[in-house]
Amino acid sequence: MKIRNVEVLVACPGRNFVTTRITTDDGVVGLGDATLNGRELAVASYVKDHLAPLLEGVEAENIERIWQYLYRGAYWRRGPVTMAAIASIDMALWDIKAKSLGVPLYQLLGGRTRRHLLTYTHATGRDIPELFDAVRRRQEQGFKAIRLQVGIPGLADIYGVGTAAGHTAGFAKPLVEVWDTPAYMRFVPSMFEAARNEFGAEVPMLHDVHHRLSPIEAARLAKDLEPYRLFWLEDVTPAENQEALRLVRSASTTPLAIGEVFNTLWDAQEILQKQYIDYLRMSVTHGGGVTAMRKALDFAATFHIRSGMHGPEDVSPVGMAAAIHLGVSIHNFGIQEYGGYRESTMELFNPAFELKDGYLTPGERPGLGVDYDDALAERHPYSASYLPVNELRDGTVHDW
Ligand code: GCO
Ligand code: MG
Repeated sequence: MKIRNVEVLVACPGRNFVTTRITTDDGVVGLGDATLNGRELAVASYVKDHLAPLLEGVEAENIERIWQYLYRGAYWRRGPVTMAAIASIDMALWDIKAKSLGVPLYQLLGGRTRRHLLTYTHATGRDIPELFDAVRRRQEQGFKAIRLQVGIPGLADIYGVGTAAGHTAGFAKPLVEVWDTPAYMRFVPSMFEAARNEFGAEVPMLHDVHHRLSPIEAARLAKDLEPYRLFWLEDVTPAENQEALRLVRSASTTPLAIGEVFNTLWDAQEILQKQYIDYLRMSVTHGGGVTAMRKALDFAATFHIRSGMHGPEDVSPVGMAAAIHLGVSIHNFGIQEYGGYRESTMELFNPAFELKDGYLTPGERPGLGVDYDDALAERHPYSASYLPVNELRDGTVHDW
């Protein structure tokens, strides 16, 4: 079974998605997610201009070999553009292999280790009452675990709350948000105290700091939040400097999750080996595909670290399907983020996975269980859109 052609499909059904489609000489079609929010066309070009010409005529079965060929063969390794491109090829090849054998992908990954996946979704509010209404709505929808993000008095728009929340389409220039670390650090513990009083001790609650704190600030926040027993505290610092996490880790027992911007195991090697985190946030889409993520999560397992794969709306349903197949097959699954998709996105990809009572299942369709509706995609052309940037009150650029 040889690769006949590799296509790159870019569409914006409410937000931009980049999808790689591989067709084999006997007509089997596989899909892979190559979406890199705000830098979509760079990955599209990488796949179209640099990978597709190398893959035509190659044996589609040899997934590991193709992964190594694309990773080592480029000489230039790692990085989000390269790894999202390789991930999309890898996903599409796993999709093809499973389809050609007539089984859902998880069967090729060792079968199921659990019935379904615990998921968390987002609740946000400009203030505490609005946030709590959002939490109640999420609970009514069946979600068991919920990430709480609240507006900070005096700050109009921050991550997860305000104008750019959801980071969808229509931001042709990055929106500038204003950030104030002391104000944030004063307010968030009081929000969690109120949330525990309102919703009780049992609800798994999560929070995303979105890389905004220095190590010593992160250590203080993790310590201040300890009484509220979070399921996890996410991305407390920008994690390029992995050793910085030692300070946070030694200051508190609040579980930590990191890694949505990591692209290879090497980005996380130190925090895994030193057991500085509890959940690895890398996604299949940005972590080099099913092949690489399986290895990263197996490595994490030896250090008692579980999966918490990134699953916002900008990981397409193709990437989400890959995460769900992987999640049901690995032993060290932790939780799956599920940002949710608008209707037009679900129509475009028609995923087999199902969300019920806050749990995800992959469905039984062969392969990843996703389709691509070309006619629908044509009605939603690419539209440039950027994530916001952050500035301190004096105009200094800060991490977003
Ligand atoms: C999350 C993430 C996202 C990112 C987004 C960037 O925890 O879900 O932080 O909301 O900001 O994926 O493209
Ligand atoms: Mg995050």
